[in-house]
Amino acid sequence: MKGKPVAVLAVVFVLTLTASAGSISGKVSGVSGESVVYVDTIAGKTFPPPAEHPVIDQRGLLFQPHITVVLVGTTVDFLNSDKVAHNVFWPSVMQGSKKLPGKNLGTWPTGEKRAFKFEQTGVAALLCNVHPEMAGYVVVAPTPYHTVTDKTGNYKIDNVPDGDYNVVAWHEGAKTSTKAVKVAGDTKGDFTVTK
Ligand SMILES: [Cu+2]
Repeated sequence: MKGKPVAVLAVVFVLTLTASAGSISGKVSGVSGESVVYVDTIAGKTFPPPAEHPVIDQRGLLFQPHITVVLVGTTVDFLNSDKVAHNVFWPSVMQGSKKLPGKNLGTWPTGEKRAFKFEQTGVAALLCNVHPEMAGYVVVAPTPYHTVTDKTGNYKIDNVPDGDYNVVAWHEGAKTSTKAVKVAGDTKGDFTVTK
């Protein structure tokens, strides 16, 4: 039992070292409305997808939320809360300039949902073939360090371990912007994106 306090101290020390997580915050300017900001692929790192399924609701003839960002491997539940039937499809998944095949999940009535697991990174532009005015986005990010900005472009990503990253800002219809960010505690990262 004599060695125990030393062991406890060692554990506390290791926990302190690994807990040195910071944040990235800033603003996406050059466009109006929500953008997505995420830490790009980290060499040699993969992340387990969350057990919980984010929900994209079809309500009031809209995809709600309009933009959803998930970690690759996440299963999304597409719910229909309207009184009319909706369809969900995306013609392709854009992975940078690479166009990957899309998916048609079919059409289903009120109160039902269908699940889809997003296994590739990229951007899926959601459409409904019943209501051509409906549009939404799923951005599939390679890391769990991601967020959707507020409507004025401000964002904060919490719990990012200190380190060097490429951080990506995505905005509907604009050129994606990437910059190197060295995270050490609370770190700033501002972006300007252009159409
Ligand atoms: Cu619809």
